[in-house]
Order: sequence, then C-alpha cells, then structure tokens
Amino acid sequence: MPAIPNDFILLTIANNYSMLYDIIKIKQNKEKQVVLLIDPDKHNELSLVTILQQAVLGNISFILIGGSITSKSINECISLIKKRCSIPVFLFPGSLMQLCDQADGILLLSLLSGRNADFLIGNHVHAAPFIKRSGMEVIPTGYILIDCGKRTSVEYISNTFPIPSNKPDIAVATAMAGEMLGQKIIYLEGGSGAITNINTSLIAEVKANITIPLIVGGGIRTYNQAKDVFNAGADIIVIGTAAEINPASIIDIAATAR
Ligand code: 1GP
Repeated sequence: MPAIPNDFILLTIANNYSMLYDIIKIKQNKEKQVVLLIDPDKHNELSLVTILQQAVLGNISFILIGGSITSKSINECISLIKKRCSIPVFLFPGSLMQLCDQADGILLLSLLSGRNADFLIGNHVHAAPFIKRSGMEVIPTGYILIDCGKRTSVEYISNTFPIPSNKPDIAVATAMAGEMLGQKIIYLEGGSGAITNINTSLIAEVKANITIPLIVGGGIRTYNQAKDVFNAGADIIVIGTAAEINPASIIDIAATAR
C-alpha cells in the first residue's frame, strides 16, 4: 500500500480540507464511501431539498454535480445545496458549460476508454485557467466507460464506445495506463440509468491491478447491488437514479458503507 506523500499532507494542512486526502485515507483504512450524484435537470427545488435531507441522514461523503446536458444553472443548484447542508460538492462536468467556481472541487475527467481527444485533453486546456483561478481542489480522474447493456448519454455525447463488459483485460489495461499516467483515482462508469451495475468480476480484476482508489457508478439501485459492488473492490460507489426515483433509498444504500 503506497504511503501518502508528505507534500500532500502539507498541502492538506495548509488548505484545511482535501477530498482526495480523505479518499486515500479511507481506502488505506479499507473503509467505504457512498457518493450522491445530482443532475440539476432532474430536480426542482422541492425534490432537491428532499434528497439533501436523506443525504445528510445517510452520512453521504460528498456530492457530485453534473450531467450529460444541463439546462439549469449549476451555480444556483450549488448555492441551494450549500444553504441546506455542509456536504462537500464536487463538479462532475459533462461539458465546459458546467464549470462553476462555487464548488469545493472538480473530478477532472479524462475519458480513457474513448479516443476522442476533446475528452482526453482538449476540454481540459480550455478549462485549466478557470479552474486554477477558482482555487478549487482538482482530482485527476481516469474515467472508464463499461458497457452495461444499453447505450448511454455519455457515450452519445462523447462520441466514444464503452469497453465491452466481457473484456476485463481491456478494462484492466486501461485502468493501469491511467494510473501510470498519473490519474489519482479511477472511475468505472456504467452510465446513469444503466439497467444493472457493472459486472462484479470486471470490477474485481481492475481493483487487483491498480493501487489508486476505485469509484464505481451506474445502475446501482439497491442495498444488495451496492454490497456486491463494494465486495468486488470499489472504494466508493456513486448513486444517482436510485435517489431520484426514491430518495429514501439513499439511507438504505449508504448503510452498505458502514
Ligand atoms: C452516473 O455513475 C453515475 O454517472 C450514477 O449512475 O444514475 O445509474 O445511479 P446512476
């Protein structure tokens, strides 16, 4: 297990808070985290307040905010979240339109499963000056799409193919390459609203071949699915659709992390 570098600890102390430090520490302690994805377009003010109440009760570690297309203001959504709770909010941007300096940080996604240069470096070049000026925490994230049985918005919008779920060797090599290139976490994505979660044997093979934290999301709707994904090796799971359909499921699924 790699040690947390000293300069990283110093940085954390200087800024008081680092989500990446928390994630690494939790992984080292073999703990688990459940994260809530909020897509502003899927909510009105009332539904947002309702899921925030459940997120607080469920001890959700942090909130991701974003979507493939958002017509609503990320800024307003984050302001509302900040008024209602103190859970850290990280951008999970589907596009440059979703950058916002009200967030605590950003998962800076490199879409490693695709071969679209805009999602590997192009958009990052446009975003870098804004992100630097905002002072938000940046978590370089190797983002890997895995086929979960239906075409997803992220596939369509990014104009990329997911890795077939019966090709774990490709997923493993992709995650390994991401770690070698300096990504700080790997996110295996089945796509929001996926029919089911990512194949657990693929998750286990990826986990066995990387040392950085592993996030898994897409199609996780129940306590048992969440348990299976954690048992396969995820350090963090992301739930979005389950919370939209039934806000009370947040508490149920969050209980798998304890
Ligand atoms: C999508 O992984 C997240 O980016 C969450 O997926 O909406 O299916 O929970 P769901």
